[in-house]
Amino acid sequence: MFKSGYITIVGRPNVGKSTLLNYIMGEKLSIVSNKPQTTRNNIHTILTDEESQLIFVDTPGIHKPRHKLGEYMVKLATDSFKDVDLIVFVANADVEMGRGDEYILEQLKDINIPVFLVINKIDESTTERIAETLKNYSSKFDFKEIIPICAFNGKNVDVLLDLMKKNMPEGPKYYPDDMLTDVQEKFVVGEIIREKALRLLKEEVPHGIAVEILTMKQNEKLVYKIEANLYCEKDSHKGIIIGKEGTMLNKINKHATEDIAKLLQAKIRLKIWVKVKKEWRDNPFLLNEFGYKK
Ligand SMILES: Nc1nc2c(ncn2[C@@H]2O[C@H](COP(=O)(O)OP(=O)(O)OP(=O)(O)O)[C@@H](O)[C@H]2O)c(=O)[nH]1
Ligand SMILES: [Mg+2]
Repeated sequence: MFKSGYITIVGRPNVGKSTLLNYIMGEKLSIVSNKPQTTRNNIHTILTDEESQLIFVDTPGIHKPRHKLGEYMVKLATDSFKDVDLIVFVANADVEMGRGDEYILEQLKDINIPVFLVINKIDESTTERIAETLKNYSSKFDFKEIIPICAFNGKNVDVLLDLMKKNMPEGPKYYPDDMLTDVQEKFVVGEIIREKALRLLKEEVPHGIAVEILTMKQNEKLVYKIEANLYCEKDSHKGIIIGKEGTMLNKINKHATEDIAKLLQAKIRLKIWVKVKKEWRDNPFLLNEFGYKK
């Protein structure tokens, strides 16, 4: 009997949802940073073996939105609760349960879909803290399974995967064997550039960044020529992103080029232009332009 189904990964920002999915896939398809609100779209990844096909939905962290982009992200995440076969709620072993968690769990109460509790980052916690966190969460919700993991090094992720498969209904193979994601390469390339900006820049600058891929083509020597616009919200941010004599932008470019080369298995020539679009995160037209589409 072949089993298949959709599994949505939800939780507050920064708990390690994308890290977990990348570990499961053995490939970096979703970007990761130490700043909250890294993921902005629902990203589907597909794990197929002889007996099953699991389709994962990586979602933006659920938070109190402060602009239209945030509203869009939270709506995507909460919409993902519907029409899935399993919900995996991820929490940080070392962080107190907060309003954000309670908000998510309240929403899950009305839905008749099994929910797993995954306690992540156990490498940074103690046995007592993990037990405490586990007790606090399970007093608020009747989880079908509770699994402490480390998404970083994969500890217990095999156990989690087995339990996920067990909870899948009988179903068809929705996607071909070799398909890992339904997002386009162009999207992943834009995300890699955004990830490097998120990692290298500080404070509010990186959260106001959007990346638009203008061209992406391979020439006869199999070199990928990629041109991108990197948008930010203020002139002062533009200066910070470019850096003294272009040092910051060069760094972003260098790190992005390395990752894109790995992804596309090719030589990369990347050009990035920095542009200002004031308050794009509250502008419905620009949100749409940058791919944050309802
Ligand atoms: N120590 C430790 N750090 C982890 C673990 N899993 C993830 N992290 C780190 O936690 C940070 C956030 O990880 P992400 O995977 O981007 O978190 P996310 O839940 O997808 O965040 P959003 O997309 O913003 O909602 C990164 O710096 C990761 O390296 C873990 O098991 N242990
Ligand atoms: Mg993420």
